[in-house]
This record gives sequence, C-alpha cells and structure tokens, in this order.
Amino acid sequence: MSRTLLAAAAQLGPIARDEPRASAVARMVSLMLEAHGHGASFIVFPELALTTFFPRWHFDNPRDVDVFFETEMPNAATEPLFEAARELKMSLYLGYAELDQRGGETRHFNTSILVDQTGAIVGKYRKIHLPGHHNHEPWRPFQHLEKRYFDVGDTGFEVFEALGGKIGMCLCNDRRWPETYRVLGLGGAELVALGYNTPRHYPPAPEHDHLQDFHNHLSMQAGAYANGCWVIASAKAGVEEGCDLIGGSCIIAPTGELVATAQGVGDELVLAEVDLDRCREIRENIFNFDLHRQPQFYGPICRVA
Ligand code: CDT
Repeated sequence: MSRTLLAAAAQLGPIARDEPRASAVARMVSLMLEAHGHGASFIVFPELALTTFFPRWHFDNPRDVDVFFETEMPNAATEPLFEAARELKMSLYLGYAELDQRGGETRHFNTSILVDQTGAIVGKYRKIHLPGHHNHEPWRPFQHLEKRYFDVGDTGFEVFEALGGKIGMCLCNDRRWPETYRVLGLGGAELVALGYNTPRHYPPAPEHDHLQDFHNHLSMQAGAYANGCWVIASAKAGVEEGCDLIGGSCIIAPTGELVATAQGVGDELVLAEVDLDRCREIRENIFNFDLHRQPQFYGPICRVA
C-alpha cells in the first residue's frame, strides 16, 4: 500500500501583538482550504502560531504573560482549526503556548500537538531546548525570554502513529540539536514536523546574522539525512513588531535534499509529495542503526552532569 501523501508547510507572516487569535486562526483555516485544494492531507503550522512571538518582551507581571497562553485545547478560538481538520479530512501540527494547571500546579509550556483527520489530538510535545535567557537584558534590541516564560518540556521526544507512519515533533531551537532527531530516529520517526520563530538578528553573536538561513537549513537537512526521515518545517516569518523573523519554511527528504522551500516571508504554502517508504533508502543503508551504530562509545553525549 502506498504511503505517499501530499504535505504542506504553512508558513505564517507576522502576527501583531494586538491581532486576535480569531484572525490568526482564520488565516490558518484559509491555508488549510488552499492546501486541501491541492490535495494535501497534512499541514504543519509554526511554533506559537496563535499569537505574536511574545518572549521578545519582558513582562514583570505574570498576568501580562498568561494572556498569550491557552488553558485548554481545543478552545473557542481554535475550534475552527479542528472543524476544518474534520471537514477536509486533514491532519495538522500546531504550535501554541500551553498553561497547564492540572494537579494544583501551574506550568507553562511551549507546546505542539498533532491532530488527526477526525479532529482528535493524537500527540503532544512540549519544547525541551528552550533558548534565550531568564532575566531582562536591556542592552538587547529585543528580548528572548523563553527560559523565563516556559518550563522545560516533560514529554520527551515521543513518536506517534499517524498518517500511516511514525511521526515525531519538535519546536524551533530543538531543530538545531542532533540529539532531537537521533532520539526521534531511534523511536522510528519517519517524519519530523516542527515550527519555528527565528529572529535574523542574534544579539550575542551578530556576526552570524548573515548565516541564519544557512544554519536553519543546515541543521534540518543534517537531521533528516543522518536519521533517514522527512522534515517538514514551518516558520513564522517577516517583520513582526519590529523584529525580522527568517522564512525558509521547507520540506526535506530523507536524503537531506530540500524538495520545496518558501519563496517569501508572508502566509505561504510549501507543498511536496512525501513518500514515507523513502526513509528506507537511508535507514537500510548508510544509516542502518542496527548494523552500524556503536553506542558503546556514545556515553558522554547522554551523561547528566
Ligand atoms: N523560538 C526559538 O527557539 N528561536 C531560536 C532563536 C535563537 S536563540 C535566541 C532558534 O533557535 O531559532
């Protein structure tokens, strides 16, 4: 049986600080309709896709931060995405800020979910590699306070049965870490979906600003190739509240080749045929884990200091 599907990375242009969730969701539903018109059955939205990228601001009052978080999913604002999934028989990946108050404890996560074509949530991932800093650093032109506003994810890198295959998820900074893909690869992931918000300017090392697009694709192409999996990556792009976010949303084959890339930095669909059986080209050959890995020498990379 064919395991080929048409997949879409749904890049979003900027979301203003005062843009209601309903507006962002309407933009996403419109991209779902367009993707469905092309025959797509899976669509990947960016990290924190419902709001502006709020970690760029320092807030003293936790209440000012919590307005960017969802306390349940789906909720009134996001229900149209789930309805569209059901009506169009499409699966989706969605990134959002999650406020978890179960068990009397309050925790904040940078989260992604996998929703199947019946509108059911079949997978959840909470971001593990949180970049940036904890405290206000006024010397920066904008903040990157993910370490302040989010807890380190507690889900691990799980692999989910969906789309007729094995699907892994991660979020933004995770995509730069080889460990992300290798743990997902060891779990059998055939496709890794991810969303990102990446400022072009990196205040601690501005000499690398011109390399942002290169590093974006370099890390994902390497992760795809070394683990023989597809990568579908969706950016929030463009100048958002004065901060320039890179685009470059893309679909990468298990060979590491970019098979489709966004042209601009606005709302845009990136489409490609994804044959999950192509993972075998790599996983049964150069990166056949059972035949060629030498984990007895890999201890240092997972030693907890
Ligand atoms: N959202 C996110 O993780 N962004 C980071 C920005 C660089 S670190 C300040 C990234 O790795 O793309």
